Amino acid sequence: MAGNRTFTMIKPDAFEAGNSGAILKMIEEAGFKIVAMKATRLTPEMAGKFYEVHKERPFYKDLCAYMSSGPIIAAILEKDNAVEDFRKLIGATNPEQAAEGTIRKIFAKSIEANAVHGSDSDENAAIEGNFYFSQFERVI
Ligand code: IDP
Repeated sequence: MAGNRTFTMIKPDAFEAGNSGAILKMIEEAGFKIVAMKATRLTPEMAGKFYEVHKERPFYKDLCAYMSSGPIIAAILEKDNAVEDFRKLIGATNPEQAAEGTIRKIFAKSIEANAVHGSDSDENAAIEGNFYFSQFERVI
């Protein structure tokens, strides 16, 4: 059975553009409950660790620099079928290929600066949530 939590970040481009509130509104209106949230900033080392699975990809270095270039919002979200439903809400990685009405279609600037992160599996949702939040910083 699919899990009921996923993990998201509002990335530096969307935070800097002042789109965090509008994005959180879309997330809540889609039925997700925010069960942990913080504004923070990654160091390049932390971004490198978070995106370690991509370390062989050509865009890894730029991605780590971009993700540590400004503040972000990290959050754990709750909903039935959370991972899959949230991936649908955010749309494709490349905003040019994202469906109309998705968060990336509306707010992303490029394939790299694509406004939001969404976990791609229940396992990664748990790992990523634990990367940012202790058990005392989340609704249990
Ligand atoms: P996802 O975020 O849609 O799951 P991934 O393939 O896991 O996409 O890539 C992680 C992040 O790396 C993307 O959200 C985007 O910020 C960046 N990225 C992915 N592909 C490219 C690329 O071809 N060029 C530059 N950045 C990319």
